[in-house]
Amino acid sequence: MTETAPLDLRNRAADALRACGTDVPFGDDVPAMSPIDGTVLYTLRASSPDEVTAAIESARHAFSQWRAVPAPVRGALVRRLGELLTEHKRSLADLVTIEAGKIPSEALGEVQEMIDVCEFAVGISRQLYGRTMPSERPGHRLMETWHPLGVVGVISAFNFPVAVWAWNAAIAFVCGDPVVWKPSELTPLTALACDALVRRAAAETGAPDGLHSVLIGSGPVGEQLVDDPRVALVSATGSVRMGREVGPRVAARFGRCLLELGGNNAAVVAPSADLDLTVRGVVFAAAGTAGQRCTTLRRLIVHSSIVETVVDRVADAYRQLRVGDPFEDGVLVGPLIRERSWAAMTSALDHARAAGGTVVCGGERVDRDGVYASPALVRMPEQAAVVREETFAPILYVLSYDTLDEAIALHNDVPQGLASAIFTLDQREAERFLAADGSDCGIANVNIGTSGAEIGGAFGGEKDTGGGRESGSDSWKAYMRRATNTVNYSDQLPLAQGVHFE
Ligand code: UN1
Repeated sequence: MTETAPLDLRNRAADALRACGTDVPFGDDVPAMSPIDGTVLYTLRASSPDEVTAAIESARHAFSQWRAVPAPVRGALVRRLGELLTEHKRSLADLVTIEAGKIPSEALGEVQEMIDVCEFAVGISRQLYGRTMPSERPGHRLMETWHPLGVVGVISAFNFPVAVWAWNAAIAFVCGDPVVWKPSELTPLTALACDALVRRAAAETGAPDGLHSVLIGSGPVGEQLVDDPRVALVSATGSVRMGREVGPRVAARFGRCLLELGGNNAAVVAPSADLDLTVRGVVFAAAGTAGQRCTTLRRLIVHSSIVETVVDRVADAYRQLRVGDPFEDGVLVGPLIRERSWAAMTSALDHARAAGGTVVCGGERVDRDGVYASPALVRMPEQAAVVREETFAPILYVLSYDTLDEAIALHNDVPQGLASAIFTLDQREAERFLAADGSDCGIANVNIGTSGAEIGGAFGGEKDTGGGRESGSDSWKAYMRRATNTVNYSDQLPLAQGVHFE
């Protein structure tokens, strides 16, 4: 395959949008740009404040109908959406590559993640279980029922422009909630394509109008969504800085918040680790998606007896990584999303050097249109301030340790708590890492990297990562409200706790 020219990109995007039946709101506000070469594909119109209000009002209206539709019937919408996503997988993946710069395999994987979560949500639509508890009173039943919550506002980031939306939307729909989505202003086209498919699925399955809408724009549009009391749950993915703004604002109006913020993910490599497997796991987790996943591996904590070997082997693998146009065969590392990312990367590397670090390989700008950088591998004498920060670029810092306690202490000594891993063949070490006094992250893995989670588990993390859980397991509970019901089927009225009132 040859390198993509600007015109090819625009045609390819146009084909994909057309295939998905997308109605693009052309205008002058938001440039839809491809990081592949930095060209602006289209310029879109931002949603006006009135349009934001109208979208939320339509969602409110849809809620009054949708909440009364039985959950397994709601599942039919999501089943159809999953089919449409499957049918348009290639077009959606093209848009992900064009707008987010992911290599096609990862872009297809992202669309697959949407399909998977639709399948999961359809199953969940028949499993919105409440508990029954034994009542302390004779002739009484105590139980809980889960009801739809209300309008869900989804704010998503450029790096997973559609999968993270689907985690929220598919589950919200089966839970009886409409969705108003503000995608990253860096990836509006991909969002509009998904919206077109949801609308089609809704029309075909008789779901109400207004169940889903997309808002185009940046900060102010998001703020309006965050502050609107009609939005029952705000599910936001992005930086810690964004989360610090969103969290208190939603809390101030007693809304519900689900935050999925930054990570500073580490892997411990123990002396018994299978190094062939470890190196493969590390390279995918650290350099994949050009280091722009929230689960990207950013710190490698290696036992001092093997640190030289591990660094040599990872550096060898890094030197073979092809960086370039993601549509080109053999390329594994695509572009950074924007110039600002390169500035952050060089600044972090400067700070690392100033703190005594050595750049073993990478960290160089590739001379071509767009922002391309070779993934950097950096030896650090200690966990300096720069290592404790998340830099959204491909930098892997290597630290060494002597005892597992020391490794775990280093591992946990960062503000973020998303994903973590240990590479070891020693069961005691593996179990210790997963135990209460081991990794403090929401995701803790053994013998696989930190990124690439399946949708079946709950996804999210602790500390500055925000505490939210999305996607699998019982994450659906965040999208519903719980009612506790006590039913008296006797002809007596005993009071709880033995209280007498007569
Ligand atoms: C993100 O980067 O915001 O585990 C989500 C992973 C993906 C999701 C990442 N399934 O890497």
